[in-house]
Amino acid sequence: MTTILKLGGSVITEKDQPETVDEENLARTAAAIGEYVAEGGEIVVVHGGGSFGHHHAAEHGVSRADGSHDGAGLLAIHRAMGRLTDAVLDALAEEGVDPLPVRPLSAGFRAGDGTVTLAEGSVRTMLSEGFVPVLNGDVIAHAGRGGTIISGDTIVVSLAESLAADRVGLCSTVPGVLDDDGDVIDEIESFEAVASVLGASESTDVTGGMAAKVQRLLELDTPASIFDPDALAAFLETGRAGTVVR
Ligand code: IP8
Repeated sequence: MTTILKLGGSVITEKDQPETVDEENLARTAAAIGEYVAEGGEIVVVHGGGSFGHHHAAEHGVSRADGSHDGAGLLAIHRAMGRLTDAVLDALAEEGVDPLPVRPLSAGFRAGDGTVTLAEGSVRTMLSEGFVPVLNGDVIAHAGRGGTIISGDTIVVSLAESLAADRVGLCSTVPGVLDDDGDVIDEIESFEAVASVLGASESTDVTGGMAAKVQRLLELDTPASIFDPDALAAFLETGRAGTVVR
């Protein structure tokens, strides 16, 4: 059984302080992953950019849509993400896990039509050899646009499909998708049903935030959970927590 887990950038970093790890959140999420792996769980970890990736990306004018041919700028973003990946690898190793990085810039590309290809074979082989692959939101070579940003969410969706994952989890700063009263919505089966609480319509050009997450997760065959760090152990144990998007 393969689980794909995204650790949101705002969970594992201090979002408002450049390049600062939220040590407490990183340690407790790593501990939950360590426990899961110790019990024989097979997991791929993906992490977002938080205060490492996003300000460098903004500084160099690179986004998911806006490409750049400025190699130095792309490298600065990639290196910053590498520093966060190192912190994630260290935290997992501390918990007795054998993590290995798979860096999307070197192991993937985006075709001109936006389709993403990632080195699924590397991830699969690492898993079967008992390692925990760790991928990061990154810059990625994009045909016709130089380099663009690939978000952790895009990586999760791409790998969930190519690996036919059994479980998908997004560990976020919120306990799930919240309704107008602030309560967690248990299940989402269509975007229209939640568009109003997400502040978006189906035709909105979603480039970020919860609306984008939900839209992408609805495209998956595998049910995906959105939850906060308090619910990570429950997600790993039962395969669901917070809001389940199916
Ligand atoms: O935080 C963005 O990943 P995300 C990665 O998952 C970079 O959207 C490089 C900004």
